[in-house]
Amino acid sequence: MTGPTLHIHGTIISTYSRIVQTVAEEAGISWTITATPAGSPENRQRHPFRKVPTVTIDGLNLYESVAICQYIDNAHNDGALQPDDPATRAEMDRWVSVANNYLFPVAEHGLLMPRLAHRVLKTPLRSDVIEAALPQIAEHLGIVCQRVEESPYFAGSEFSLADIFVYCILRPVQMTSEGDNLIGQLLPLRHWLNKVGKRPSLVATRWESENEL
Ligand SMILES: N[C@@H](CCC(=O)N[C@@H](CS)C(=O)NCC(=O)O)C(=O)O
Repeated sequence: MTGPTLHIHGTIISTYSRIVQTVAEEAGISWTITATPAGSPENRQRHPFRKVPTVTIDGLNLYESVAICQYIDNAHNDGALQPDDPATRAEMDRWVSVANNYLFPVAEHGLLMPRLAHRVLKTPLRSDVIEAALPQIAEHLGIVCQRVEESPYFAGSEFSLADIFVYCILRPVQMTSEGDNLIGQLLPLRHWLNKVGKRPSLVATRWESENEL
């Protein structure tokens, strides 16, 4: 890889760190990641809303994944992950927003965090929280599945930032038994996840736990 290096600060196993890493891979930019918990004093300096990741690139300190991804793609990838046509761009923006505002919060708080807390912190599994979230997660997956039935990628015929956001959010869902069961009933979505997951940028950013599956 040539050009600048992207320095990422964030949790190592993190959906949004992976999104940023994937865009860097697509752009042919090398990246490093420094483990930085969201609530740490250092992160408070880097991100006033205490989220991860934050990055440094080209002498810029950036936070918020959409801004980071668009910067990398615009500055170092000729905007190849963002359609030029305004209507197609709006379609991409719509799905990035859907991923960030609806898919991620429900999956994160209703399924992934309860499973992670149980596995890592050994706290009792909050099955009640998971059970309560599953109908909405199922509804979200159904909507997303409709889109991949009508179009090869979220913005249309070409792979874009929207596919990276949706894939990196849905892949951890698929790695849970509940999510795998739901996605198993939605074959077009399962095929889309298989297809997109083979892309070199997404293979390069797989979590270790995924490689072990
Ligand atoms: N809007 C933020 C969301 C980032 C986000 O939610 N990151 C998660 C980790 S994947 C996080 O910081 N979680 C810690 C917390 O919410 O306290 C972005 O796009 O970068």
